[in-house]
Formats: sequence, structure tokens, C-alpha cells
Amino acid sequence: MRLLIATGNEGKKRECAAILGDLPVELVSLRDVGVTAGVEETGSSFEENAALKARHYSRITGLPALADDSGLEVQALGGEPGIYSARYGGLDSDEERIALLLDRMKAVPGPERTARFVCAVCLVWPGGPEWTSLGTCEGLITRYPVGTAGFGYDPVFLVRSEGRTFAQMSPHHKNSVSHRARALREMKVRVKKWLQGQIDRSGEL
Ligand code: ITT
Repeated sequence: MRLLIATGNEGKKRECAAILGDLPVELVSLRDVGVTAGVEETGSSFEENAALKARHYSRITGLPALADDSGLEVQALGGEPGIYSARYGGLDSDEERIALLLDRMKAVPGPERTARFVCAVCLVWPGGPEWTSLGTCEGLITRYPVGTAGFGYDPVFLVRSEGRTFAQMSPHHKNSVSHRARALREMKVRVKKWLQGQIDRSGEL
């Protein structure tokens, strides 16, 4: 059985494939199945946008599709950039978005620099169930980028429980503590049980 990892973001794709790699399915990407068309993310929450993406890509490919909608919520900025993290400030690169974030945070003192990453994943089976799971990771926004690994806002997100940024961690380590890992671990249990006939459509564990 093939399972589509429905994201155009290479960083996410790598992480999802690493975390889901031991499922008894063949993981395929949008590129593998020749899909380039995007979908408008018109939802007002991470969960809604993940569902929009998973439904769209499952419908056009006929495959079970797993989509991820994620972002960074910064308390001092009222939860921004949130669901707009990929398009923050209308800027085109991770470097520019990080620079904008640090600029908006420049007057914010250390203890008030709290933030969290949120990840919603949605899995849609054609003609079958649709499941969503959510993962978060708590941290602080640094004053300048630290580390070179990962993608997106990783260099400015210091993971509270680890005392270092995501960009300072090996991919394996990030994939054991991240918001995405938390959301996907729950989804993985569901998929395994579903394939073994141990849960019903509700996906309740
Ligand atoms: P798809 O919709 O094709 O999956 P996207 O990048 O547009 O790709 P989102 O709309 O979910 O996806 O935006 C998520 C953004 O949040 C992403 O582009 C990063 O800027 C940021 N982000 C999410 N998870 C992250 C992580 O683990 N590390 C760093 N930044 C992350």
C-alpha cells in the first residue's frame, strides 16, 4: 500500500518520512506521483488547513494522503505568525522571515520570549476515515540564529526542555522531541492498528 506524504516543503517531507519510515507502507511524495498543484489554505486553524490539504491530495491522487499544517506561535506577538508562518510578512525566504521575527521581538526581554511550535497532521483514506492529531513543542525565541540544521524557524527556536535550538540538533534528535514527532507518533499508532483491524473508523485509540 502507498501512503502519500502530501507536502511541498522539503524539510517537512524529510522529517515525516523519517518518523513514519517503519510503517508497513510505501511512502511516496507529491513529486513521486507527479503532483505540483497546491491548495489554498483558507482554514482558520492548523487542524482545518491540514484537513483541507489531506482531502485535496487524496482526492486528486486516489491515495491515502497525510498532510501537515504547522507553525510558530509567539506569545509576545499575540500568537503570530501562527497559521501564517510560511508566508510571514509576505517574505520569500526563511532568512527574511527570521529577520522580521527577530526585529519584531527586539524589545522583548528574555523571560517574555516564550513561543511554541504547533503541528496538526491529517490523514485521509479514500472512501474511508479521516483522522487528525496535534503536537506542540514549547520554547523561547533566541536573539539571533543559532545552528545550521533543520529548516524554517529552527535556528531561532530554543527548545525549553533541551536548552538548545532545533537547528543545533541532529535530525534524529529533533524527530524525537518536535511538535511534528508528537503529532505523528499518535497517527502512527492509529495507522498500525487500522492496518491490523484493531480500531474502527473513528480512529479512537
Ligand atoms: P505545505 O503546505 O506544502 O506542507 P508549507 O511550508 O506551506 O508546506 P505550512 O503552511 O504548514 O506549510 O507552513 C508551515 C511553516 O511553519 C513552515 O514553512 C515553516 O516556516 C514553519 N515551520 C513548521 N514546522 C517547522 C519546524 O519543524 N521547524 C521550523 N519551522 C517550521
